[in-house]
Amino acid sequence: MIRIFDARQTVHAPARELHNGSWSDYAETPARADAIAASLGETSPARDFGIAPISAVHDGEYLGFLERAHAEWRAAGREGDAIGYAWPVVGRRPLKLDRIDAALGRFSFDAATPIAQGTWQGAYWSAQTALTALDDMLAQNSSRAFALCRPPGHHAGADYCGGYCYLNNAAIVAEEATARGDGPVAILDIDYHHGNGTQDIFYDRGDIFFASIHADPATDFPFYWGHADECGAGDGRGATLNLPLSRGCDLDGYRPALDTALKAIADWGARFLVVSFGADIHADDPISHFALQTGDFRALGARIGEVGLPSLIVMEGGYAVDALGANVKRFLDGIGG
Ligand code: OKP
Ligand code: ZN
Repeated sequence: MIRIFDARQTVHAPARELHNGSWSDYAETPARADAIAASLGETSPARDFGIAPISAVHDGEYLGFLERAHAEWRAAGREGDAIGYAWPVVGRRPLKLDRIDAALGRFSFDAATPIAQGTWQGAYWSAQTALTALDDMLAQNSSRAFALCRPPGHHAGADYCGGYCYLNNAAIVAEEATARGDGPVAILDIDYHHGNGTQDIFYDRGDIFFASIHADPATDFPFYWGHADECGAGDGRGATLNLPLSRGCDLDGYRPALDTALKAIADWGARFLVVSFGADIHADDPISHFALQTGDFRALGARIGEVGLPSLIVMEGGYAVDALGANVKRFLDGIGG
């Protein structure tokens, strides 16, 4: 299997996040990527496909903000990582304000996604990692590739960051595969958390299908997206499928949802699959509440592999660092190719 990992991603390393009312160490660490890379054996570095495939998904003003936010934060006399504290209430008029604190509110949806010195570089190479995996897959006519992306991407929308995510790697490769004529593309998001950014990006489009299995947003982050009645709008009506599950879900509880998602993807006529893969569905995950075991990851991978679509696996979350390497490896062994 094609396996892409780029060490330039690890320059993104925020120090801390606001967690349940106090500061805690940032959970989305460079050590996560190192643990996965160590379990994979040989990997290839990313190549630079430039900004165009990123701009095809993300808003230009947002990208400018992301690139400059940390420098502006420092220029405003602040220390450490840039983090917002004021957000425009939904429905407020879209003001374009210069002050860094106002921009942080405008271009993010939570207080857990700081912009550190290396954030732009890390997020840029994370997106290039996914694009390289896609390019190799298509060039080699290969049926599987794994993009070891970090930071993750599925919470990032066209013009916002949040949930440890800045650039939406899965959306970027889905759009690029579509542009190259390799669609129709379906995205299957099996991270513990709903992929709100990916959903938002494609919500009113009928040419890319989005299915997500995740913890019920009534109990879990990101709360405001991922409810079962969200199914797309306009041309995209019916091209979004949300399958929320209750906390405590194990393999037996998970399988029927996976069957439902894969059947919907096949019925829709997908020719290419992007898997937003989060290992935070594992029982030991420190910020999540499902109960899948390491051995279950092989079964999940195998079930997805059965649909027989060319599949690009993009890394999303997973914070039980000690279990991460084995969980990812089992999943990739299961999906095969
Ligand atoms: C990213 B991915 C507040 C912390 C906020 C953010 C979770 C982001 C998960 N207690 N948590 O989907 O794995
Ligand atoms: Zn997650």
